[in-house]
Amino acid sequence: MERRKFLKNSGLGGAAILGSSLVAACQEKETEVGSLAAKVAEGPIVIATWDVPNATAKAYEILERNGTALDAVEQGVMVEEADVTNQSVGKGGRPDRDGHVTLDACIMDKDSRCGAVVYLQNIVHAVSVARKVMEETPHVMLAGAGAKQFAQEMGFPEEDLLTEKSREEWLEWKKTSQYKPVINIENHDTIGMLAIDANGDIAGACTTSGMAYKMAGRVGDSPIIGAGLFVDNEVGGATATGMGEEVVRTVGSFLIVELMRQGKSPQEACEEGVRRIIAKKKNYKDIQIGFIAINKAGETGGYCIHPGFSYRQYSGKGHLNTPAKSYIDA
Ligand code: SD4
Repeated sequence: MERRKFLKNSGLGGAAILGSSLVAACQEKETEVGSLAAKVAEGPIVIATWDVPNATAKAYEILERNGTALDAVEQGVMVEEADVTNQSVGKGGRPDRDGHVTLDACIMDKDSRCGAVVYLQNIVHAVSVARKVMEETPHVMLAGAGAKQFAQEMGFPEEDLLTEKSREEWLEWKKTSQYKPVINIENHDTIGMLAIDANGDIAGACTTSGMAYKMAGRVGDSPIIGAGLFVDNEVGGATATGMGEEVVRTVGSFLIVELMRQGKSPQEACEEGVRRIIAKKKNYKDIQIGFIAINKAGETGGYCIHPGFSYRQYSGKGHLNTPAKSYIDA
């Protein structure tokens, strides 16, 4: 509605300024956006990368109680951050090559407010620190020591995030120190979550310990708004998992939301997002990327390079894990 008003009021319809074909194009666009906005989700819905039923159940519990999409995605991904058996997120995450667990996270709401932390150490709930950055500072992103100092100031407890299991695996890895990202093992378990609440508003969150045994200081796509996560409340949201460098290069999540704005379904938009990466990456067979997306109407989609990636979805229709279609056949 607002966008429709904007187009009407902006004077763009003035034939004196624009040629008639351009005016027609503007009107067509207006109808498209209008019809997209008119179709709203039937009820609350949450989707997340990978099969994370505890996280989506937590988020849905909040949505069912008329909670906001923002609270739902934050508290949903916090479940994985606290779960030490998930070795790609929060506590228990695999460390960098020097043995330090460093976390990246971001969050984005219906008003396009967003917050992020990168290279955060010793704080479990990176997503909540990201939310505080969004709500309590004039900034979007805090990094490393500054992010940690801010988290301390906000009262987040400090703890050692390296579990015995992750430490032992790292010591084993150090014997060869070969940095070879492996396709579809828990090495790619970043949780990206998108939700629509009872008001029809959309929010998203993404949190990770990043690629296992990464170089010290390395930051991936997950905390970068537009890359690992993007939400536009008029259109929908998208989030990513997998080899972050490739997602950053193509600004993957932003691209997918923009493709949905132009009329693609979430599924079609995710497929195009993966194809853009493949087009620029000769050895795409060596990497995995997974995207998921949701539009304002509550339609969802997911796509990846290699089989094995799935996404969890919870709505009035049930709580399902859906294997994503892949560019390379099983
Ligand atoms: C990253 N996208 O840091 C993340 C990796 C990932 O589970 O998905 N890890 O590049």
